[in-house]
Amino acid sequence: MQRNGKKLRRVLAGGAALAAVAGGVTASLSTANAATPDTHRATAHYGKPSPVRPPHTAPVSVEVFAPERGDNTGADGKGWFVDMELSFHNASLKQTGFTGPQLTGPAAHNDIPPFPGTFSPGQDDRNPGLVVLDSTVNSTAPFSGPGTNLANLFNLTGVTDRTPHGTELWDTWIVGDSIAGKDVDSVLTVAVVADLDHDGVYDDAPPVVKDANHDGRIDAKDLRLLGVASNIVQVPFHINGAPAA
Ligand SMILES: [Ca+2]
Ligand SMILES: [Ca+2]
Ligand SMILES: [Ca+2]
Repeated sequence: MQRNGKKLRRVLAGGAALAAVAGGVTASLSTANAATPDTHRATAHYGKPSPVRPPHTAPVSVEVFAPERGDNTGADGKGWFVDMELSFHNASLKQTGFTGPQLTGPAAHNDIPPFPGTFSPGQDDRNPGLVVLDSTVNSTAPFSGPGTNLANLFNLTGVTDRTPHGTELWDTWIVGDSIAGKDVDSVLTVAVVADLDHDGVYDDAPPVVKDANHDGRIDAKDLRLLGVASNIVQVPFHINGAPAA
């Protein structure tokens, strides 16, 4: 229940931010409260419900709200979401690597006020410890196949909780093109990279993850060899190729 409540709260936060930028309109909480939390958990393809919130056994906890395991996402290979929460335990905002909120995207949306942030494949300028991989990403420039760190394609990044015990960031991406294919089974992999240079800040995600164990695939095993500060979330899902209309 907490998970679904958080997910709903997450959608409201994103909607409010976009509304504020678009015209200073305040989101109506009365309308929002009328919404019904999504209790659907797809099981058709993979037979298991989405995992619950991970235990705090690592310095950072990653929780992915979307896609859920087995989801059949998007239309024409795009318009699907990657939405997540990063909880840094016993870490200040500075230690998370966070450099500022961003509301960004392609072309005219790239790196402009009021929340500038760059937009391209590679290490995120705002959340520089994050690695996001997708197993079916193409190898056409500027992409480098499944090892491409997709974190700098995220559109909406902000600080959602700061306490003496830690810091929480939320991060959302609406996938604007069929970069990971259409009508294809895919696997999303997400983690926060360890403080590899030991400067006390989680800001060491690479632009491209290498096939460190030389097994011909880029996946969680390679991230473990690279070094991670968090759990590694892997979400198998399907990208829908049918057009929207
Ligand atoms: Ca960025
Ligand atoms: Ca560092
Ligand atoms: Ca590998």
